[in-house]
Amino acid sequence: MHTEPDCLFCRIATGELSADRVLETEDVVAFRDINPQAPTHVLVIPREHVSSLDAAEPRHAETIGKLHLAAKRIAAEAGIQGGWRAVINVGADAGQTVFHVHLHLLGGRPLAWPPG
Ligand code: DGP
Repeated sequence: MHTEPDCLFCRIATGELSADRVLETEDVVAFRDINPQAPTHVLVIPREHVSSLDAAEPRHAETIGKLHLAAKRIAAEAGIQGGWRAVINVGADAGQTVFHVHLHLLGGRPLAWPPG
C-alpha cells in the first residue's frame, strides 16, 4: 500500500501523529477535524495515500466507497438526527488544503445549500 512519509494524513493514519480518532478499520481511519464547522465534523481518510479524488483510479473504487460507508456508521453512532452531509473538496479552488483524499462528515446542525 502506497503511503507518503511527508503527508500529514498519512502520518495520522499510521499513528505517528495524534488525532481524536473515532473509527479505524483495515482500510480507513476517521478522526475529528481540528477546526470543526459543525457539532459533528469528522474526516474519513483511506490508509493508502491518494492525493485527491481527481487522482483516484478504478482500483480505488472499493476504498472510496468505504469512506462513505464509514461516514454512515459514524453518523449513526453519533446519533445525528435529521440528516448529515458528506463532502469531498477536490482541488484548491474547491477548498482542498490537505492533499490526501478525505471525506468531511458534517452534522448536528442545519446545513445550508448550496455550500459557499
Ligand atoms: P480540506 O480543506 O477539504 O482539505 O480539509 C482539510 C481539513 O483538515 C480542514 O477542515 C482542517 C483539517 N486539518 C488540517 N490539519 C489537521 C490536523 O493536523 N489534525 C486534524 N484533526 N485535522 C486537520
